[in-house]
Amino acid sequence: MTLKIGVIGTGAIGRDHTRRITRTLTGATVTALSDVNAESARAVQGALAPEAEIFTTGEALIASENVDAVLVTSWGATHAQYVLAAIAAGKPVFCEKPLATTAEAAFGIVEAEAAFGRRLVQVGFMRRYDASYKMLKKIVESEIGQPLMVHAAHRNPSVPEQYTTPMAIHDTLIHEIDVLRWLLDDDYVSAQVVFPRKTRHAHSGVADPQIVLLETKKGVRIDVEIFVNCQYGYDIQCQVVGEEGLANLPEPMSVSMRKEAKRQSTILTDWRERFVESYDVELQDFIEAASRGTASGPTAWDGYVAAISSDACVQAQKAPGMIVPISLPARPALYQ
Ligand code: NAI
Ligand code: ISE
Repeated sequence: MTLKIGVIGTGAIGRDHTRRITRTLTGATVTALSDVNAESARAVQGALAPEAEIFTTGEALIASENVDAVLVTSWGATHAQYVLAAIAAGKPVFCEKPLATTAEAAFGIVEAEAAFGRRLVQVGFMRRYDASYKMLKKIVESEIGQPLMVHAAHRNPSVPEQYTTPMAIHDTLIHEIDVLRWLLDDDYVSAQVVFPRKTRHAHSGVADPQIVLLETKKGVRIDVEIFVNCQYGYDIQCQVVGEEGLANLPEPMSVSMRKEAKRQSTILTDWRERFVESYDVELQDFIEAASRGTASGPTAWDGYVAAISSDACVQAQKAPGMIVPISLPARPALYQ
């Protein structure tokens, strides 16, 4: 059976995911598209999914009999309404990060899915599917003793004018918030943010760089540098220091070259290239689980924990140096 997928939000990643489903992955097709910008939906239909029907609202797309499963790739603030509608329709839904822009809205999704009684939601935390993070996790769990500290960095070459200081958390750090919890099999208890000297390349609406300090239940201390105007490339770093050694996230594959008295290798500049294979693997996983009427991978609970942790970090941004506690309610049985 071919899974019929409806895509809500046909911008950068919606278009890219549509391409993967129609050109790269197996077991699914895109039968429906919707975007508040109808022109964008038509452009994706023309280029990648000529058979797909265009719906004027995401809700109508979800209700369509020609849609078995839903991809939510619209702007973050609109995710929760569509995920809730998909759960109400009993249809598996892949939601790009963030699951919701407030912890309260994310918890509403957790409650709705728990009441439904079966997993339907997968959150787009693709780093859990990344081969280099999987290799790092294996080493962290078997070779370096108990983890004590993590030093991480998330650097983008530049960001658009509309990128703001809180987006460094909700849009960017959220990947580390999720992947480091998964890597350490731990949860956060507090967050703190400090601001180094601001780069002259950042526009007035964003404090850049930032350093986020997280502490986990097991006492691991984490520092994450977020530097979204670093100019030189898209660079994701992660080093775990354990009792008996340390482990680094592998660098993306690149030919090392010797030329003109220099040793050189290329640094990527675009997140799409850095995680291209992880996006393929995560969506193939979604297709397989959704074809069985369920979901796998990062859960709505993971999306909720990311939201509550993000909120604490944004609060910490407002009072630099202040330690903001993070506490979680009991985990519903569906996510044990
Ligand atoms: P974008 O701005 O390129 O595309 C978003 C699209 O959603 C636009 O075409 C817009 O018209 C449409 N849209 C907005 N509100 C809508 C609504 N209520 N109903 C239907 N369509 C609506 O943004 P981009 O970069 O594609 O990001 C989309 C989402 O994907 C964001 O939540 C972002 O955080 C996430 N994302 C995840 C990445 C990852 O690495 N996992 C990478 C990039 C984005
Ligand atoms: C973007 O929205 C993403 O999700 C990318 O994966 C991330 O690295 C980038 O910083 C975000 O802006």
